[in-house]
Amino acid sequence: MEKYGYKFSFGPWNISEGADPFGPTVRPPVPFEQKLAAYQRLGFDAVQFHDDDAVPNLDDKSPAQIESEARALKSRLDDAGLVAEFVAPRLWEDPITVDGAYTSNDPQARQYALDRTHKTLDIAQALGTDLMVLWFAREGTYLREAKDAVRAVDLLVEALDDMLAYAPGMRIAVEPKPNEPMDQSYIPTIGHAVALGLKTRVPERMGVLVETAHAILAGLDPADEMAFGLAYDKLWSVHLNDQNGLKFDQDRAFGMVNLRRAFDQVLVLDDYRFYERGIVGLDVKALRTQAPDVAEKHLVNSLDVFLWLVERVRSLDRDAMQACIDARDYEELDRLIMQHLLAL
Ligand code: XUL
Ligand code: MN
Repeated sequence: MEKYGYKFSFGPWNISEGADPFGPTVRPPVPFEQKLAAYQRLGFDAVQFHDDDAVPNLDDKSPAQIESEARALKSRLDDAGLVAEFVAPRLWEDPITVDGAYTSNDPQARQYALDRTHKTLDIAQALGTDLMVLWFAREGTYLREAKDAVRAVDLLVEALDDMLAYAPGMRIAVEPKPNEPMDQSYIPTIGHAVALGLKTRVPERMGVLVETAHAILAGLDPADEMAFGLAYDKLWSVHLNDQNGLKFDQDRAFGMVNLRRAFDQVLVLDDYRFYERGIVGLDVKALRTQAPDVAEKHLVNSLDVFLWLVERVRSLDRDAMQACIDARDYEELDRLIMQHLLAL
């Protein structure tokens, strides 16, 4: 299929065993080697990693061991014709980060978070990417009074300054999410993420990643979140998916819940030439009901919907659209978009 200059990525966690908070896994684990083979077969170019997707059990390994395992992985990626898009620290599973990582009230937890992030940065560099993504999973509160939210911002800036100094060749993209697992997260939107980056010592190496579902959970329009990032030249990655209302983070396949909302995301990305700025990342999960042999289709379906929508964006009659805008006839504009989306 024509890819219009776009490159695509997903993370190994997007081929999952289907566990949810109320039930166990429903599909057998897919070995990493098999996942790697799926990338090219499904038409993808790049891999997104959590640090321990790349180097399992890294807390128990020496820096030299981490480095050599990451280098070995890099040559497997080279052999498979793939690149690493980014690496993200998985900071939310160790018992020490139960009440937060960089913003925990416990100084030992904060130190663990920084040490672990240094390892993530080492892995990213060994994998040949200059991008680290930070999803602030447990930086927030279940109980509003339990932490000082002003100090939390200072702690995040201190942590970011430490990372920026530790790895001068690396860029950092913050992936905001308003809730889950926390009740209230400290950096809930792209506006917060951009502002946080500007408060660091090296704002030019601070950017953002917009995830569709996270924007919707914040009650915001994902296309406008992307637009805000683009306006600041800070949109360095995306996690396209879909979300049916204000529920748990569903990570549905892109465009499958709300096609018009998906179209609007592709419209802003394509109009502002995102294909020259970054890789189109997916963060999508197969439905829990699906058997292993079909539990990859959500990936290729998301990629295809994106490309079908690029075609719809590029074939849009911009003169007719502009005429509606000039006449302030938004009812006609509404109809024009729907007719075009439905190819009528
Ligand atoms: C969590 C989420 C994460 C990040 C990477 O909701 O989206 O998978 O994308 O840490
Ligand atoms: Mn994500």
